[in-house]
This record gives sequence, C-alpha cells and structure tokens, in this order.
Amino acid sequence: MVHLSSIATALAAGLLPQLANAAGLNTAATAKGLDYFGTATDNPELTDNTYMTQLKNTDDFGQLTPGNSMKWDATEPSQNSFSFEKGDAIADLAEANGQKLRCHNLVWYQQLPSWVSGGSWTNETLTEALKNHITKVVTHYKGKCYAWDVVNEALNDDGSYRENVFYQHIGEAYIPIAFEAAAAADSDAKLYYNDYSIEYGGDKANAAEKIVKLVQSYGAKIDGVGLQGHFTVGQTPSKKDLASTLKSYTALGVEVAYTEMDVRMETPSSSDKLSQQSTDYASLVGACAETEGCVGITIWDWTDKYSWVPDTFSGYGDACPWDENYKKKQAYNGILNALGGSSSARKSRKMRRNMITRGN
Ligand code: 9MR
Repeated sequence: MVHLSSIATALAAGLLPQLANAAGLNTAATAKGLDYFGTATDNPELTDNTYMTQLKNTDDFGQLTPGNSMKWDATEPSQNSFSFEKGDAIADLAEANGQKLRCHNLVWYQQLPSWVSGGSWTNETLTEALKNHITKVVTHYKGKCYAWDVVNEALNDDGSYRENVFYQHIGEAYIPIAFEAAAAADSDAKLYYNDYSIEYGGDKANAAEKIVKLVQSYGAKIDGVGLQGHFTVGQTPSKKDLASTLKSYTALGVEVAYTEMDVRMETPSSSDKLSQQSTDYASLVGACAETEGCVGITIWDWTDKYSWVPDTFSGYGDACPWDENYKKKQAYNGILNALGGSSSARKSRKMRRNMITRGN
C-alpha cells in the first residue's frame, strides 16, 4: 500500500513530475491559463486512421489550423467562384471535436491562383477583388473561426514590404483594407497579422509592430500578432528574449500566439539533437506561457510523417514533437514541462488574466 504522505513527499522532492503533468499538452496549457494548445492539419491526412485518433485527442490538441485548404487558391480558384469543401472538412472536424479553429489565411503572396498573381490590375480593381475574396470567405466561416490570419508574411527579412501583387497595385493600404473587410464580415473573429522571423528583436519585428500601428491608424480592428515559430535546433532564441519580443507586441494592445511552431534539425537525428530540440521547444512554449496576452500555441502538424520541412529544406526534418511513426519524442516532454508549474503559479496567472478582463 502506498501512503499518501509518501506521494506528497515524492511530489515535494520533484520525483513525480509525471503526476503533475499527467494530462497532455492542451490540458496543461489551459491549466496554465492559455486558451489552447493546437496543431495544423491538412486534408490528405484525414484518411489516416491512426493519425486521426491522435488529432482528435483534445488532451493534447484543443485547436486546429487548416494547413492549406482555406488559402486563396483553394477557396477562390477562379474569380468570384468559391470552393469551401476542403476548408469545411477541417472546420467541421474541429467543431465535432470541440476544438477551436484558427482560420488561415486570407491574404498571402503564395498559393495565389494565377488570376490574382498574373492578372492585369489597377488599384481599384484589385482592391475590389481583395475585398470580395475576404468578404465571401470570412462570411462563409462566420462564427466558426476563433481567429483569422488576415495578412500573412507581408514583410521581407529586412523589414521592407514584400513586392507582392497587392503591394504593387495598392501599396501598404492593402493591409488595413484587408483587416477592415474581415472585421465587417465577422466582428467576433480575432484578426491577426501572421509572419515568421518576428519572434526575436530586429528589423522584421520592428516592421511587424509598424503593421499593427498602421492598421490601428486606419481605425481598423487588429486583435493579434501571430508568430509562426519555425526554428532550427540550437538556433532558437532564449526564453527571455522570446518573451521580451512577445511583450513588445502586447504593449500595442494586441494579443499574441505562436501559430506554426516547429524546430527542424539536419537529418539524421541524434540523441543530442533531440535533446536540444526539446530545450528549444521548451523555450518557445515557456515564453508564451509566461507572457500575459500570449493566448495559445499551434504546432505545424504534430508528426514528422506530415511535416512540410523536408520538402522545403533539403537535408532537414524531424521537426515535430512526434516522430513519423507517431511516437512521442523528447520534445513532447519538453513542451509538457514548460506548460507545467505549481498550482499556485497557475492560479496567480488566471487571477491576473481575470483582473485584466475586468479592467482592473
Ligand atoms: O504547410 C503548408 C504546405 O503544405 C504548403 O506546401 C506550403 C506552401 O507554401 O505552405 C505551408 O504552410 C505555410 C503557411 O501557410 C505559412 N507559413 C509557412 C508555412 C510552411 O511553409
């Protein structure tokens, strides 16, 4: 027979961390005061039964993001002709599982149909097409999206604007125009600017702050900055630096979230790399967990089997917390531990959040 007092002694000595963290990533995240821990998914994966069993596990995933099926090429392949079947499949899945949905994305320079990227536009005609796209797509998903990534990756690494078709014809005003149209179609969805390499200080992070201010200066609604969080093992900033950058956005009156987290490595993996990966994930997750106004974390799919990384970065992979055989890696425990913490710490974070909500 095990005495309660001996369990208490072991807990106090930190010998039973698994008891404190028994639940799963989403359960631990919400206990810590975040709104969700979630994952991206994609339509081709939905026929994989083993994959689906874990995708539906709300102890780990309280939120889904469609990796591709709400993008412009998927939703409006020819002008003013909309197709929502694939996006709906993921929206329905999230609804059936009781998972929040981050909707992704409305305006991006990639995965544009050729009628947009290669069209002959004027400022006026492209503005109309942009507004029409956003209005129709956001209206279709009204009430289903916790958040929309309204504008994705508008910046070059040096902080200048990408010369995409929207910038070329409309100028920077395409950004506030997009936010205005999204807010008009669904006033409840949180509207985000989403980008990568804005997780640490520098020209690009400064430019992302300017985008928030630009949208605000137009009187349009912007609710959040999404930091994608695509990193390489051993090159992830410290938790302190990450948290300090998160705070530079929340200081502007918006929330923040890590929206596409993964930490890739040069393959093959090794125990050293897997251990460093766990540390890197923990820094990222810990930065969010400790920052007031960081509402959640999404990994860019949970298993290496379906990661985008090897197709894009030759020689790199193993970026997810589960391996390609669905086995949890050390990173899983790194994340879980970063979301752990004493019940008193959890309580005080929740109390702070409630005070802020009440305007104290
Ligand atoms: O995961 C997506 C992958 O399947 C697509 O081929 C790719 C096309 O660029 O887009 C991936 O998702 C991207 C996301 O939409 C925006 N940030 C970068 C992601 C990884 O490329």
